[in-house]
Amino acid sequence: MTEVLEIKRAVKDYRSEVKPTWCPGCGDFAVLNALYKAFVTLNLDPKDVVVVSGIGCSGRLPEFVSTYGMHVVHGRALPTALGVKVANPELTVIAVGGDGDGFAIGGGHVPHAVRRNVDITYIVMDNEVYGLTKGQPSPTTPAGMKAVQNSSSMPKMAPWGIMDTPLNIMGMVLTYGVSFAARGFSGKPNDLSELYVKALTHKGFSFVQAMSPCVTFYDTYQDWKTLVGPMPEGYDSTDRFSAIQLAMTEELFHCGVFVEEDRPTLGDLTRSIAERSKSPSRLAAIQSILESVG
Ligand SMILES: Cc1ncc(C[n+]2csc(CCOP(=O)(O)OP(=O)(O)O)c2C)c(N)n1
Ligand code: SF4
Repeated sequence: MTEVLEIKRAVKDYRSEVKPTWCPGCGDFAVLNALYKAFVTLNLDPKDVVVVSGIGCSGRLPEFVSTYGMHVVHGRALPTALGVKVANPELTVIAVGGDGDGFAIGGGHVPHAVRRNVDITYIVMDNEVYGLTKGQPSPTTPAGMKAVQNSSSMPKMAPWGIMDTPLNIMGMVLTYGVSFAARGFSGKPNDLSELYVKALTHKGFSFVQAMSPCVTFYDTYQDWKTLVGPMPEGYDSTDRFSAIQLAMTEELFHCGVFVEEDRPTLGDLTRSIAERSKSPSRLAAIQSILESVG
């Protein structure tokens, strides 16, 4: 009998030849490295992985990964990723992007991706700002924040402070009914990587909010280091109401798995309909309808 040897992969097997173009110190480096590490942990074959992004600094991530990848139109990573998964359910499909890409222009896609529970992972690199377009406020920029634009070549975008109330994106996905949601911080890359492993192995739509500071236009790095904390002792990730309460707690960024729920995916449901439609009694019923109409 021929013995099949399992290939053990390392980070170098997932790193592409393209070097990241992010600013030195950008949180996105840790988000990327944590993803390489999660791929190693799961020993994924690069040919079976697709990473899809929209537009933004965060949207560049697929270029730095040696799996299949797509860098699509601003705000359209989710519908593209869903299409890829539906077309080939064998693939591991990951959508990535910024808070602006995902919750401003792309915000209308999130509830429907969650409802359909398609088995993909969505990583939102949340820096509470638009990085690529040089520091405009994003949907997650805190209200009253003034110092968003610090480029000498451009004026401050909101010199009197942001007037809009920020979106609580974790609270949103939890109330939409997401089947898996977690939060991590790029300052704790090993924890982030463990969350990715959980998200990638979850059966259904998984959401990871990766807090990833933009050191150039809105440097929250030091503040967030003191704000992040673990989930409360004895936290129950099957209790969605507690998860929502925790997400609304603004004094601390709790990091860990907020909610985890086992429910059928869109793939499970469509496969079961396909199976049922093949049963002899169904085929006989269809045959008799066809005969009755002539
Ligand atoms: C249809 C369209 N509108 C606007 C833009 C300009 N634009 C490019 S990236 C971006 C926002 C990026 O912010 P975010 O998604 O938070 O990502 P980051 O750069 O911070 O990682 C905007 C408004 C665009 N490329 N296409
Ligand atoms: S502008 Fe901000 S988000 Fe973009 S690469 Fe630089 S630090 Fe990162």
